[in-house]
Amino acid sequence: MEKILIFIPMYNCEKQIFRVLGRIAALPEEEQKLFSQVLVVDNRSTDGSLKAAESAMEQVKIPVKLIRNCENYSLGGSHKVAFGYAIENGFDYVVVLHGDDQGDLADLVPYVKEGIHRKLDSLLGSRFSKGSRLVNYSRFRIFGNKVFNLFASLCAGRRIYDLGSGLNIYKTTYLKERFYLPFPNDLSFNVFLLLYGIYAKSEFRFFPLTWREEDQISNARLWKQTRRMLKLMFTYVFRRKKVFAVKENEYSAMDYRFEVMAQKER
Ligand SMILES: Nc1nc2c(ncn2[C@@H]2O[C@H](COP(=O)(O)OP(=O)(O)OP(=O)(O)O)[C@@H](O)[C@H]2O)c(=O)[nH]1
Ligand SMILES: [Mg+2]
Repeated sequence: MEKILIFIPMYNCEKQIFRVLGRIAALPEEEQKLFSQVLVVDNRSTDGSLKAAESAMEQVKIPVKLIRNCENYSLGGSHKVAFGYAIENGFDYVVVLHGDDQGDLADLVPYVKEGIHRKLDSLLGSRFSKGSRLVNYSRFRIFGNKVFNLFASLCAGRRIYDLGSGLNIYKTTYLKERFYLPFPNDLSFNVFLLLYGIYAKSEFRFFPLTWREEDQISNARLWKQTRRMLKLMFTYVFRRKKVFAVKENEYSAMDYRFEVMAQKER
């Protein structure tokens, strides 16, 4: 039987993590059991996230492990921790589900049931596809994102519906060379991952999501994000060979160590 890991990155999600795990627990038991384990990766939250996660994990019907990064590695570094864990522990796939309760694992379940993920290296959630639903997103934000996506599509030569949502699934055999280790650890990690997927001619597609913004704290700053995005696209168009040829740098040299904080068996 295939083994799928659900990786939940968590940083200051004390209000949301209960709901995130609650949504998993609310799935019918046979749907929960499509997945083998939940791995909550706490990125050194400064609020009560760890406690909240620990008390919420009891309700889930599959094993849950709660780990804490030895340092704050940001969101990209947390991906590196989880991808490494999936590779080393014999998982066939790893789902990324953000811990701040903007998405819902239930959106991915039909695709996993159908086995769509098996035909792909990655299946990526999209907030801006036909069938996507956005709750509490301003028109301005939607428009801005669509412009980004269009621009990125033109640069990458392939239609990009979302530069990085918080619900995706990756095949471990695709990740096992750990090509992602030199990518930056910050929020641009996801864009690197996507652009690499295009560069390396990997098989991927998008699926529509419901995505909400309620009590989450958005870290996306428009101008900062625009500048960063333009820089990344410039890099992709003019320097991608060079950038993706880098195998070792300060990011790949880091340890990405973690400690196990709590564990719930079946
Ligand atoms: N910002 C941030 N998020 C982290 C970090 N480590 C883990 N996360 C988690 O990563 C997920 C995404 O973070 P967000 O700040 O919402 O970033 P985003 O979803 O790209 O941006 P928004 O559009 O503002 O929602 C959340 O579940 C965070 O809890 C970190 O160091 N910084
Ligand atoms: Mg978010």
